[in-house]
Amino acid sequence: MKKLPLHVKIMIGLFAGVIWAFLSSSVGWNQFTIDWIDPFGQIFIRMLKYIAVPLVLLSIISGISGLKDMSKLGRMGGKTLGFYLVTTVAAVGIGLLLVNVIKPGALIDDEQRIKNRLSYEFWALENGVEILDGKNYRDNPEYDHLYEHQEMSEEEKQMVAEKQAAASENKDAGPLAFLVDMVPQNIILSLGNDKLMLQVIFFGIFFGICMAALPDDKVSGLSSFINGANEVFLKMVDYVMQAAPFFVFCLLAGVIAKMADTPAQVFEIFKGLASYSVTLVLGLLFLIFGFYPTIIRTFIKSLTYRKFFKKVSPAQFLAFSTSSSAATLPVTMECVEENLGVSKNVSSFVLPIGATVNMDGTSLYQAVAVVFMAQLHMVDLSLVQQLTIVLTATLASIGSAAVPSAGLVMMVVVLQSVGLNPAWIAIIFPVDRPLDMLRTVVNVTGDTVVSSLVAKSEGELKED
Ligand code: DAS
Repeated sequence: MKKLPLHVKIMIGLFAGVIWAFLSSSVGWNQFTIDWIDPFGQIFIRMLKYIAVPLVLLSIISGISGLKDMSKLGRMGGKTLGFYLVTTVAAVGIGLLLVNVIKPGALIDDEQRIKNRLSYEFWALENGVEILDGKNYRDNPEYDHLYEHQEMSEEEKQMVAEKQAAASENKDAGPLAFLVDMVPQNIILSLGNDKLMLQVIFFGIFFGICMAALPDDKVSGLSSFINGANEVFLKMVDYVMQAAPFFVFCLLAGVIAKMADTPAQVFEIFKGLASYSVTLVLGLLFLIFGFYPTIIRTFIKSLTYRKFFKKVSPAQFLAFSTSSSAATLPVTMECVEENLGVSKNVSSFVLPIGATVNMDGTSLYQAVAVVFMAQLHMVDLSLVQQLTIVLTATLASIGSAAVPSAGLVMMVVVLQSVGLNPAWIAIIFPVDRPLDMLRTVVNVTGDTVVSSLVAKSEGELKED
């Protein structure tokens, strides 16, 4: 077992979880699973949640403050960030289009989804979070039996009324309330309260810009502290992920035991996970084989699709096996310089930034996953909420470190930004690692495309 690569061990944990889920629901061990196995899954989620906040802050500050050369390389820096932003927002848009058309979360039977919806409503009530709209499924008498045990005691009704009053306070706020809410009143409070993640991102970007504007001698100590602390949190993610095979098993077994009582219901959930995975893979494959090659062919006539893939495939294979853009970076630079003909001056500027700041695969994934999980719980996200996802998925992908499963850690950010339960990442985590391998290929491919475009526009691309 020791010799096996981590992603193989995670797959073993995944299959063990699937088998346990069917077994446990067949012989009535669900309560045992919830009492004795699920807590380890909760511990894992808590670790990811407490890592997410400082990791976002430190990654963004170190990424933005690292753009110090921007002032010297204004034109090239502006193009680089401009291309990165366009491809990331396009990726999120493609993801939202796919998930709203295919509706993977709505493919499982309504009875299961209503159970999920009720658990969502209780979570929202307990956390004083505004309950988002859903289908008027309560009108359907066929499901009345699901609400019998829903009657609340008087004091529960009182508590709920108070929490909902507090939650709906900002409901009647103006159209730019979301913009005001982004600015923290007290950054320490924001760090402590992971619901205010957007404020942490806003603070991080502003702090990073101010750091980049100051001369080195004033901020060198702070910069090495921030980069060092960032490395520590990345090492935490690495250690936590080393135990991922065990956590995948506990999470999957626990989540399914709480969501499904019979093997048929377990099957429904897996049907949902399968349709989610297919939707995501379709989006990622479209980016790799459709979106990027079209951009390349449009702006670099000399590169055919076949030539492009041949030149970048070493980096894509390494990205697939490592699930880490950072680990792939040296090979990405080699492919771009030696195969695509991009000058060292451009690649050494564009690619290191791209490895952390530009993650098109991750941003598409966050958009697809969040809307899928909302569909699974019969939550209809409005257009404004989906546009909020565009913003936070773009920002979260900037804050995502270039290491395995970083995108999953940032999923906490996107879920909270639209008032959904961050613990839902437990539903998709079991299938996350194989999908992470593919989205890292997209992230790296996107970086090679942008570096070629920047080189072409700077006249620093040797075309054969
Ligand atoms: N594995 C990350 C990367 O290195 C992407 C992700 O986790 O979404 O690009």
